[in-house]
Amino acid sequence: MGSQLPLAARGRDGRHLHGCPLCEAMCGLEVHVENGRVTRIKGNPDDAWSRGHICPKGASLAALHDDPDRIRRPMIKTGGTWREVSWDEAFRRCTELLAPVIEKYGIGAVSAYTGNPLGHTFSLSRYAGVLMGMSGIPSTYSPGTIDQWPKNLSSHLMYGSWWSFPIPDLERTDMFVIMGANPAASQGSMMSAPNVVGLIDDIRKRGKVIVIDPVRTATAARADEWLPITPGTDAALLLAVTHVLFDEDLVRTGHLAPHLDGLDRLRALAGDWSPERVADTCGIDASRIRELARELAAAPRAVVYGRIGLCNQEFGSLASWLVDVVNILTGHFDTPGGAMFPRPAVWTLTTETLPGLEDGAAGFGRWHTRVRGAKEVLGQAPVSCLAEEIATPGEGQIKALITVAGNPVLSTPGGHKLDEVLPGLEAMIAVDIFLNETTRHADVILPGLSPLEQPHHDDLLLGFAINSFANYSAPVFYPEDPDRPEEWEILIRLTGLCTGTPAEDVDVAAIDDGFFDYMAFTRGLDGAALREQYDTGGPERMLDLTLRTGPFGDRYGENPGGVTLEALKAQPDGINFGPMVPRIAEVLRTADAKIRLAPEYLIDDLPRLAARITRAPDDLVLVSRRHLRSNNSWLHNMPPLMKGKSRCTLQIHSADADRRGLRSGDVVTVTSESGSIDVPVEITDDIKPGVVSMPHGWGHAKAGTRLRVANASPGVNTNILSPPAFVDEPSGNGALNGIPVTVSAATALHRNHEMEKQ
Ligand SMILES: Nc1nc2c(c(=O)[nH]1)N[C@H]1C(S)=C(S)[C@@H](COP(=O)(O)OP(=O)(O)OC[C@H]3O[C@@H](n4cnc5c(=O)[nH]c(N)nc54)[C@H](O)[C@@H]3O)O[C@H]1N2
Ligand SMILES: Nc1nc2c(c(=O)[nH]1)N[C@H]1C(S)=C(S)[C@@H](COP(=O)(O)OP(=O)(O)OC[C@H]3O[C@@H](n4cnc5c(=O)[nH]c(N)nc54)[C@H](O)[C@@H]3O)O[C@H]1N2
Ligand code: SF4
Ligand SMILES: [Mo]
Repeated sequence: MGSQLPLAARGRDGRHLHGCPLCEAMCGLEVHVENGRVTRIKGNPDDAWSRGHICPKGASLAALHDDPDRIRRPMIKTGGTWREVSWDEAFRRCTELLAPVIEKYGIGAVSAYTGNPLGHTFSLSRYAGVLMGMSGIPSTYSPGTIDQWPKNLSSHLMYGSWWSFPIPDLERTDMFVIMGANPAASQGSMMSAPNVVGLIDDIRKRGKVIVIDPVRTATAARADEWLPITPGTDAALLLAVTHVLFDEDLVRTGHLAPHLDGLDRLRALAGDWSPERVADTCGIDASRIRELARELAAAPRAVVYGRIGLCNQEFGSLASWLVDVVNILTGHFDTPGGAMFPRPAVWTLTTETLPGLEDGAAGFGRWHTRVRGAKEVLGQAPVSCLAEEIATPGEGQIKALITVAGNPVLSTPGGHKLDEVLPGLEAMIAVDIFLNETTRHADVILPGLSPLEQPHHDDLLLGFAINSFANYSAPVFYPEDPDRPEEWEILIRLTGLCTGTPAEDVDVAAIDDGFFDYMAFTRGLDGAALREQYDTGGPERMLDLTLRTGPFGDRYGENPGGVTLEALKAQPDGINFGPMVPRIAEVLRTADAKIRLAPEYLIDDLPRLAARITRAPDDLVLVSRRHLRSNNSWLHNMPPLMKGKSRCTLQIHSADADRRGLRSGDVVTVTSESGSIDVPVEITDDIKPGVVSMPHGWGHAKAGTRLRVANASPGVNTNILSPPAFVDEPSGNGALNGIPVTVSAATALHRNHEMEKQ
């Protein structure tokens, strides 16, 4: 074991440049250090991508680094008591716990949950691929199935590539239609852009911005128009737009025409979906829907964009597909100012494939879960199945779990059930930096480093970025223990352990070399020969390989002047290779290299949408929201982000509040089919009547956690209200929006606390 990092210039006083790993905006930060401590963090004005942008979360990296609650040394729990141990002892304990489970029940009894921060570090994201691809663990879980799975599915079906997402070309579009996203809070998702709100303001100056959302969000408030839609009905709206495009002869496919398959099929089915048929259900006038289609068709540069509100809903796959359909039919696809496929400077696990995870092998319904019978989609079952797969005895029961950078107890539907069953596992290993609601159940915690102690490079997110861009930053500080393993080494040891080698004896370098050789091989290169050029392995060697063989790389000398990791390191402000370029022919991986406009698998879901149109309206439905100063469940322990009044409230329209005799601040009981919580209300007119909204990631103050700041303002866990089996059928993705609920003045104020503090 040992650090592979260059030792120069770390922890020194002065100005350090560092990439922010907290969200998809990928800001370049300036970290000022005095006397070994961070005194100030600001945006780097010279950053080739973000040009000085920063948000309060980025500035809180200092608080994260200094947080006394952050786990710095491995910990083992025995007899209910935690103690810090050496890395060797921690790995030995992993072996003691996991080896007998594998021996007794087989590797099928082991599963893993890999969480969101994985997408933000090149150490974890690359080597999670090793864990998932090489450990033999048959199925793993991730928040992908409560996030972008419908988009993965629609891209797989339309383009033959489940990670190729068309991204709105914000810098060059004149009309931007935002559906189910709130970039003013999230800073953009699957649309990586620097200072996204500034870019949206610029579009308004040039043209028009429309927000389609049940909530008048901060993004909607600064748009030209807010169209309050009934949650879960976006697919119907988009089908009606498609109907009008065909009906009024507005379809212009331009250069895409030779690449399209299924246009007639699409025209035929859209015929049934007139604006008049869907208007009442969507809550948007038929005339406005018609006009929207005409405006999109008439605009020289326009783009429709849908994000989490379109994915995490009952018709997520249909809506994800139809966003692309509308962009294609209006000629705003693979062309500047429309939706375009980024050209990432590095190829990553999402642009390339791992053994067992390749597109050819991707599909749906090849197996079903043991307990609920849920179908697998693209290799994963809905994450809401995890609790029942742990709790239900029988062949295939999960007996051991590895969590990597995830907090499913708070983040996943019915996570409180997971909370109940995790203690029943025979072994649980967490790779995490906090003792939180999930990791409190682990037997061993193997901590990662603070972001400021790690080198940073954004891999996965480059595939969603509006410019081709790369930036590498060195660590700001030395880790306190220079011999500690980095996270990629931890993942390799756990992978080795799953295949039968004691974790402490795993030959990390050999597995790393094998991974490198495989990745080189998929590029037509001889990994063993290439390795001779490198002194060390790990993620930096992999980054060099993937940069050099990427679109701007030097191809190990074949393309002189092309980029290498060394060249990138010499440009601490990063390198911007420019805007997206048309590249449809390169992207398409369907058998006949055509875009499938009308995939049968999705068309099969239309009867379910038709039934939605005639369904009686719900009295109240719940949607989710994000806040600029939260990050899912895990930044609530940072004092600078927790200032101000409590954000964990139920937003409700004044008419709905009046009907129930509620005043702002009253505590109400919110009940869904899956559970009940008590939460204070916030009355507003910035929400569609009949809709209420809650943030997720709250519900702290559980016994045995070490989150002093978060636990002082715990909030409640909205996912108690998310019914685990309420999913988008084609993808299995959780429908965390549009959940039918009732709201009434709370009768038993104490109950919540009992539920939350068990
Ligand atoms: N500050 C901050 N930034 C984050 C995160 C965070 O927690 N905090 N999380 C990160 C993660 S993991 C992700 S995936 C991204 C998500 O990024 P975004 O997709 O921008 O997510 P939200 O801000 O939650 O916006 C979702 C919007 O969808 C709306 N909505 C709900 N249901 C429907 C519906 O049926 N139809 C329509 N049209 N709209 C609907 C909601 O009202 C909400 O305004 O943000 C990332 N960035
Ligand atoms: N109701 C509702 N629920 C939702 C959503 C919603 O919109 N509504 N959104 C969903 C979405 S989009 C997502 S992505 C999920 C997120 O779900 P998760 O990924 O499970 O949850 P996070 O809160 O992001 O947890 C991140 C964990 O990683 C740890 N961590 C942070 N940085 C590092 C690191 O560098 N190394 C390691 N090893 N650990 C680290 C933190 O301590 C924390 O335990 O939540 C989902 N849940
Ligand atoms: S916008 Fe995102 S990347 Fe930029 S500072 Fe904030 S959290 Fe970090
Ligand atoms: Mo997410």
